[in-house]
Amino acid sequence: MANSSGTIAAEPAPITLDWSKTALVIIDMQRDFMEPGGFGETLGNDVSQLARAVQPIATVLAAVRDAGLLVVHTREGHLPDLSDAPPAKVERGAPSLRIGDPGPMGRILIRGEAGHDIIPELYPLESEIVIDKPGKGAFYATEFGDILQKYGIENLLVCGVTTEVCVNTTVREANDRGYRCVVISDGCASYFPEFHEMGLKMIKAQGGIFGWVTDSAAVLEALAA
Ligand code: C5J
Repeated sequence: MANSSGTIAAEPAPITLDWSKTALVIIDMQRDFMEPGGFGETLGNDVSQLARAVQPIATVLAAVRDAGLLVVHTREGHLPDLSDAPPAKVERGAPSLRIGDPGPMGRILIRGEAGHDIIPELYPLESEIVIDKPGKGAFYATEFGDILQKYGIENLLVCGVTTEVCVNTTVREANDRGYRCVVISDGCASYFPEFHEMGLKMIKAQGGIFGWVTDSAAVLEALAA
């Protein structure tokens, strides 16, 4: 790790992070959300809206790997017997396919199926941590909190999909646990551009009530400084 800390241009204010206590957290960049035929599309969403986050995340991921920061990927999904899938989640709405139904990329949102996997552009290295989560937040019913503690992490650079659902839920959970969350705006995306905008605004409003918002260029600049 070249420099021990760096200052990221962010809103509502710049933030200085000790890189040795900072992890990159990439939320749910899975085929089930990103590609036609997956969970996101079964809900009626235009999955092409999420593609814009891939390149910014890939750039930050490469820089963070070079800098030696901890990298954590998350995946939303359920056990094949659906024992961790609440009926309220499985039964709601009128999707074209429900969680667990067979689809073109295997069973929808089920661990081990092709659709549940992370997209090739952002595929985790063997050395990186992958958290499987049944809910929207990365802390609920996972080992995420224990892992962050084990590595002495205090700051999270957060990106992924979708901005207002799993990114926001995880940031809120992390904020309550005392983590400084810096959300990478162009590394997040939503099926609804207006929810993306508002999701970011909610994080940085009121003096950064849930955290900070930056972009990929600012993270690269801080890492290189
Ligand atoms: C959703 C997620 N949108 N990863 N999950 O259901 O944001």
